Amino acid sequence: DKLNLAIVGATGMVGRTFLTVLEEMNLPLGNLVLLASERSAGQKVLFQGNEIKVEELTEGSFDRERFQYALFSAGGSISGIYAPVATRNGITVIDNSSQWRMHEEVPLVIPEINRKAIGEHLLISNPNCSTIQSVLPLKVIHDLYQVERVAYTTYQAVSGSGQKGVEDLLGTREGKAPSFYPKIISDNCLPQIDVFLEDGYTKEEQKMIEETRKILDNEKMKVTATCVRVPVLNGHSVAMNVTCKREIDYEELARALASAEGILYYETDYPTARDAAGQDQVLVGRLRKDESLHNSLHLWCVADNVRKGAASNAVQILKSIWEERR
Ligand code: 11C
Repeated sequence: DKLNLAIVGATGMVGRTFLTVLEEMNLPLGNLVLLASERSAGQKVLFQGNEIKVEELTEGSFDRERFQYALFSAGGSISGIYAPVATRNGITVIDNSSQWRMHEEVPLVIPEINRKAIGEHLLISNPNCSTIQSVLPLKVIHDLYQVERVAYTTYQAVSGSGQKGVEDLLGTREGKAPSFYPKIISDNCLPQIDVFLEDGYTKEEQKMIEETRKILDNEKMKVTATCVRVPVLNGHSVAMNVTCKREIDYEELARALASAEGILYYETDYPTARDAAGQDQVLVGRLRKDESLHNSLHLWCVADNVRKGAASNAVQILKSIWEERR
């Protein structure tokens, strides 16, 4: 019984990290088909000691005889076109793009929180990276004290933009002009991630707001966000200010965070983006009372945005499905 899998966007940063995580998780892989744009087709990628040739992505790529599962990380428009082709052919798709996340019939999944939402769906969305790491601790708080409002402030690494972001930071560090971001990212902080919307929020901020509500299945939760790009190569940080309906017992909450699946809780000291690199847990610290508001707290969390924020979360979804359906 083998898991036959395709990766769409195999040569991108998340695509390559899918391979690393798949190797680590030891899933019983059979066929592994790597798909990418015409530009990347023909490249050879090493997986478990074997060279695999990257194939060009076309409508004809989705043959259920070759693979029954596909991980997508090739951007929203590619997912918009090809995810429906795959599912029409009976292939289960886990999509890392924002294309399908807010569609009512598509589950938006963080396995530690809502793996049950997967059910028999053929298309499952992976949330935005900063959303995943924020909602994991938020869910623990919500279960105990019912969250009324959360305000996120993010400090997001350039790897969130893929290789283009990394190259821009490295280039501007050497004094070159920006090649991707709208302003110089080196030695700077840009309060803009993705495009601006009419209401003055950015799309990244809107994603955090909408996706938090959907994952926690709570349309009424008050959520707001300011998302900032910082000159960090990898690892997103988020400061969260949370107001609850019920009184917070800090010792109880610390114990709950310390025992929550997917979270590494720092009782003392604090985690940084560098501590999160290369692993799949969300590191949480600096829990403290917000004295300025009733039933309110502050929390800090960091995660490897390319792993738990993207590739690892998607592979964890795949693993859940495989264990349930085979
Ligand atoms: C960033 N969070 O750091 C973005 C990248 O919706 O999947 C991921 C965008 C998304 O730039």
